[in-house]
Amino acid sequence: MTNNELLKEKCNPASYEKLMALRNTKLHEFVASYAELCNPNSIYVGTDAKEDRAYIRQQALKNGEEKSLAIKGHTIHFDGAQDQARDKAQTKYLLPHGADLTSVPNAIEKGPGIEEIRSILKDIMVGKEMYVLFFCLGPTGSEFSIPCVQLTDSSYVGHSEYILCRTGYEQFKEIGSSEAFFRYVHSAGDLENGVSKNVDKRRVYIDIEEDIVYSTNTQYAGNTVGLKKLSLRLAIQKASREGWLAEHMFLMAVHGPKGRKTYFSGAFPSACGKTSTAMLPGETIIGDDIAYLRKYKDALHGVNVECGIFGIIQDVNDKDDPVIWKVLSTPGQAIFSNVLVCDDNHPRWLGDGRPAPEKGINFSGQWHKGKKDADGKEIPSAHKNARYTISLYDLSNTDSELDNPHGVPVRGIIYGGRDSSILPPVQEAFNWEHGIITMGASLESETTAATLGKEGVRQINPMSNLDFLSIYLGTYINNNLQIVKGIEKPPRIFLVNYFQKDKEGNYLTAMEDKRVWIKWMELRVHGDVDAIKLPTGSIPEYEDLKRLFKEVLNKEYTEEDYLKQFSIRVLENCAKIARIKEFYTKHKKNVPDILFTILDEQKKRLERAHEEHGDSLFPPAFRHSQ
Ligand code: SPV
Ligand code: MN
Repeated sequence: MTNNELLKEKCNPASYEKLMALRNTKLHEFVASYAELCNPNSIYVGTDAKEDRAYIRQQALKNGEEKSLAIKGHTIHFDGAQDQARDKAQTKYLLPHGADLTSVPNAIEKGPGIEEIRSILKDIMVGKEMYVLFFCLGPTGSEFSIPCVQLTDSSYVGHSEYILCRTGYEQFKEIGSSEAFFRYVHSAGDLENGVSKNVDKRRVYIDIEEDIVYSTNTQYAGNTVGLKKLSLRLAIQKASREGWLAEHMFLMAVHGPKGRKTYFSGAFPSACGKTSTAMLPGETIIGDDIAYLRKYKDALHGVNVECGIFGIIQDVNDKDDPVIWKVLSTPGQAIFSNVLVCDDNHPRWLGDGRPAPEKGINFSGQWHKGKKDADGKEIPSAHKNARYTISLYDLSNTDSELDNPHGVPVRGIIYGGRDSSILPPVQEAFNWEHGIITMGASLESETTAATLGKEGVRQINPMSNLDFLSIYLGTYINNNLQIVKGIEKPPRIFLVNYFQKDKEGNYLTAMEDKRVWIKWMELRVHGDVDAIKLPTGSIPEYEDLKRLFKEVLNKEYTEEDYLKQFSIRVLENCAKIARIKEFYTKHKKNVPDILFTILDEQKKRLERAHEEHGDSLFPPAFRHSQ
């Protein structure tokens, strides 16, 4: 049977026509070959039309992957109890025979990898429909755009993508026979009660040569939604070849004095305050997860590859997050995942600001307070990594430039991690190289529920992008150093930490304080405030923060708090440098010498200060040192 005959047999006439309207042989071959392997009963082709989007949504309700909630347009989706987060262990790069398997974390040889994934995919869609859906990474019709095609038998995945991503059928029409597009093959596998049953055969395999990602026997969006983390892995490789950056970053505008808008991007490991920073009251958001950065004119410009949010719902409440709350409590499209559904068919989650629920349905099935899992551990009412999926177009604080094909000029880059003992709330790098090396490349964070495995383990996570690197770490660091070459005023680089604790384990800052740190960073970008130079970076002057706390939060900020938060702990900082050096000595391939030079210089500055000032460096002693 030829490809076209096969497609004609599996598609209804309307779907066949939609597919053939795209005059792209590589696309037709791709769809046909996986239709043959996965063997679905039928194929549905979705365009950018409203009806097609509605069809996928209806299918999700029909096949049980989603259920309607009390509020119109809202649905609940459950992932299996073992499928609640990204599976790093089963996410692997397929490298050609003879390639250096140490070049990326978790690489395997392509031959056996493809054989394995093909055996899993064989006949996996029997009895199901395969959806062929088209999307675009980044704004359409832009230098940033990358067209993508998703094959999936999961209407939940398709529905999520229609909310989270820009549609791309029209873009495919425009690219004609071009072969430059990303491809994703996904199957949730057999479902039991609407969730993937065979988690032992869960795989996420990435073929960088072919720009294909395979994902099987999983539904959790971080493992399945092609345009999120799956494409980030492909994009990092493509970006490295073409001279741009694909980053695990939010994009936002910070609103400064006299209506000034200053764009920032920010990289934080999962569940460390990335979305909440991008959603800060009074500021406007472009994206909360993945940004592409390119040189444009004399600046570094960024776009959000998506147009929606797959956000952690824990602690979202009407007081702290009024904008998200509104979307989650009024009619419109929203998917809730892994929350608790109560008898009144309303969702509940941890930290939602309401009295704790007694019973309902959650990822473990029927749930009641005190229910225990097989290990005797109490099951929480909702999962810690429970999420909401919403469109940015439904938020009232979305920035006007979300779809600007040139992106927005990034003037500041913020790195942040979950660090209970070392870092102050905010520091600014001395220059681009210092920031990239001691802040981005040295990002450390304690693990969270967003990935499977133990929580609270301190890990080095360069630019919070380590999970997605498809090139040598050293090459990636180099790309970051080089990207601003020729840009007269590169973005300023900052390092923040919202999780600083005292010796008794109490947080030293409040959640809302980040509103102040970001205003300070905005002022620094424009040279409107001075800073105090410490060995690790520049920190705010007390008086500026005092004024900003009053202006932004109407809070009194004491000098005592300032000194507690901003005194630098010398020994901990030196120990961190030793860990970072050891890490890069291990991943030594292509690591630039300048990384070690800059870390050594920082260590020397700390040691000199230690001799003079002791273990704790108090900002006032450094006030006039610049
Ligand atoms: C993250 O874990 O970094 C997320 C959610 O943004 S996921 O889609 O799972 O990657
Ligand atoms: Mn993320």
